This record gives sequence, C-alpha cells and structure tokens, in this order.
Amino acid sequence: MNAGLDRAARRVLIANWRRHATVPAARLYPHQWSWDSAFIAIGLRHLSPARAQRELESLFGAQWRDGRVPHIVFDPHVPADAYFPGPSFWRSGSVPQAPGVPTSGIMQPPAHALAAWLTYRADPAAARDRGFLPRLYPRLVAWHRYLATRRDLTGSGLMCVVHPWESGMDNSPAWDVPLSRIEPVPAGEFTRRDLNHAAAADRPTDTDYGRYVRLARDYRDAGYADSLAGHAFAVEDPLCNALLAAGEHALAAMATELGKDPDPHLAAAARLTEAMAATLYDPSAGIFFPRDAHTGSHLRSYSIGGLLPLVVPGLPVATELVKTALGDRFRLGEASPLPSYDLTAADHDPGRYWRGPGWVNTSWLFWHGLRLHGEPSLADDLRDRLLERVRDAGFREYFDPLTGAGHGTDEFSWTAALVLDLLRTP
Ligand code: 9WN
Repeated sequence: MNAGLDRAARRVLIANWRRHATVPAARLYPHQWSWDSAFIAIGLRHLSPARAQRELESLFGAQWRDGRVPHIVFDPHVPADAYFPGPSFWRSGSVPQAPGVPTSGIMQPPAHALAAWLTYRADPAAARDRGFLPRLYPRLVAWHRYLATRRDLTGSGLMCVVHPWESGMDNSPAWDVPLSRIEPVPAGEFTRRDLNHAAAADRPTDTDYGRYVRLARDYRDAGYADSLAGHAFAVEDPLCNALLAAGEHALAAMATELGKDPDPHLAAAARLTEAMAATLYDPSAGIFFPRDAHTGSHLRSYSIGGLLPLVVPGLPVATELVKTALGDRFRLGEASPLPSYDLTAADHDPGRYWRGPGWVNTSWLFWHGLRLHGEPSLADDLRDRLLERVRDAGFREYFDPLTGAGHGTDEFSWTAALVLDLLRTP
C-alpha cells in the first residue's frame, strides 16, 4: 500500500520539476516559491540528494544582495499573465540589490537552513563532492542576517513579517486585526489569476486580496526598504522566528562540519528562543501568539503557527504546546492534517485558505517537533493519519482536518515531498 503512495508521490515531483527547481503546482503556482522549495528538498533528498541540493541552490541563486531570499523566483518561460502578481508588478529589475532573474520583493518563512541540513545529511559524501555546504552556508548566513537585522523592526530581537504572504499562512485570522487597517486596492484595478484554478470559497476574498496588493505595492514603491514606520503591517510571527531559531541550530551543525565556529549560531538560537518565550508565549493559553509591532499587542488567535515553535531544539515550553495540541482546539490524535486554526472558534472555516483547513507542511513541522521533544508515539500516530489522508484524498494542497475532504489545487509538490519523507524516515 505504501509502495503505491511512494510511487504516486514520486510521479508528482517528477511532473512538477522544471529545469532546475520544482513548481508548487503546475497551474496555480507555475514558478519557484521559497518555503515550498525547502519542503520539496526535504522530500527530494530521498530520491536524489543532488536534485534536492539543486532545488535549494537555484532558489539561493536568486538571493538579493541585501541577503533577502524572494518568495517567488519567476520562470521567464511561463506566460506573464499565468500568475498575479507577476514580474511586471514587483519590478525587481529596477531595484539595485535584486538579482538578474525576475523575483518578488517579499520573503517567506525561513525553513531553508533546516532543509539544507537535512539534505546534506541524506548523503554527506555526495554533498561534499559537489561543494554543497561551502556554497550554501554563506548564503544562508546572509539570509539569516537580513532577517535578524533589517527585519527586527522593534528592537525586540525578533523578526517581523511585513505582508501576510510572508507568513506563508496568508489568510490566517491572526492577521485580521492589523489587516483591517489597510485600505484595499479596488478589485477592478487588478486581475486575480488564482480563481482560474481554484474554487473561490477555498481562496481569500477580493477585499483581502485588495489589501495584499496595497501592501505589496507600497513596499515596492518604497524601493523595498525596511523600517517600522514604512510598513503599515508588521507582525512578530512565532513560526518565522521559530524557523529562524531552528535554522541557527542547523547552521551551527553546518559550521562544525565546515571546521568553523558553531558558537555564534548557538548563541543566536538561544537569544531568539528566549525572546520568543518572553514576548510571544502566553502561559495561560499554552500557545505562542503573534505580536503586532505597531501596537505591541498580542494577536490572540489560536493558529497552528503558535504551536510550531516545537521545532526549536531545547524549547522550554514543549510539553505545554503538546498539551494544547491535544486539546479541543487542534485535536492531535484525531484531526489530520492539524487544523490551521482553532476548531472551536465560531469563525473556523474548514475549507477556506488558512482559516481552518490543514496543510501537510505545518503538520510535518509539528511531527518533526514531536520527535525532537521525545514524543515518538504521538509522532508516529500523526504520521499514520497524514498518510491515510493523502492516500484517500490525493496530493491536495489542503484538507478538512476532520472529514479529510481535499481542497485547493491537486498534485501539490510539498504534499508529495513530505509524504515521501514521512514514508522513508525510519
Ligand atoms: C502567495 C505556494 C504558496 C505557499 C503559501 C500559500 C500560497 C500564494 C498564493 O501558495 O500563497 O504566496 O498565491 O496564495 O499560502 O504558503 O507557499 O504554494
């Protein structure tokens, strides 16, 4: 049974490979996406470590000179109107620090150092032959430096996301309050392409899209400069900061492998972990909440991102997060994938983008965290439930966490890649 699933997952990844990287989905997302490539590499490493390395190398080939890794690297062979907003919207070509290839100007959660380390570990000898770490490590360091300096907009030691798309969880209810302050660009001023390929009820509303366009346009018009005053939307996000901390642990391991000093990375990880615990963790709720950088207030939404600091080695509140996951809001042990948002909330919507349904990548991160924090039986159970869902509904983009109904696009790359990882990790 698993052999069939393994074969089908491989087929998805082969079909979605384009010259040097993998598209998330052939029609809905026909370019390279940043955090998708990290998850895709985690799966690809089981098929071809060299191809997994190329996936990450091609993304970092489009890194900006200021260290940022763009959330989309556009494929010049794909028609200009295949995805909105495309290259003519972002205009990276007119930004001095941008690379030659057209990209967007925002970023996505920094899952890359973790992915690079797992990729390296899949075949260290082959990676050494290709010079993978010597090439990628300095780029990862520059990426983290951009996030830790230019994106620490409040001086709290935590990085901010400045657009909901940067969080990877675009339409999360966590963003509703800060997003309500943004004046939407009227729907008539742009043409959405996503609705050609996915049901409108599964996707963000036109009003929210108008707000996304406003924020992206303002950032572009400011030359992609970062400052608190310049960003109408600025949030310290638990998932991004957790991935950054986990990534520093991965960089420390890489540094050791390269004969460099790991301590600066371990110190950065410790600082981030401490700042997250002090600033974003709510002990009475047993979860991390994002913080609005403009008001200093917690955005008190029970979202999956608030549980994902479990990926940080040595996190002091791991037991509490697992307890919250087992409670009514997330129903670990029953729901699969884990819901993106509180099952008990009145506005939980099991089909709409990041407002209820479950994604395989966030569940994979939680699974990884369970293994890290000594919960192998809960991890195995979650793995089995995830595999069952995909076996029943296919490689969908997201799923109703209780009924298992598939939503969004099909043949979705990170679903296939992470299924491979779940199947093949001992
Ligand atoms: C905008 C590609 C991406 C994912 C995101 C997911 C969705 C894009 C969109 O698709 O975002 O970046 O058009 O909705 O929210 O997490 O990386 O799979």
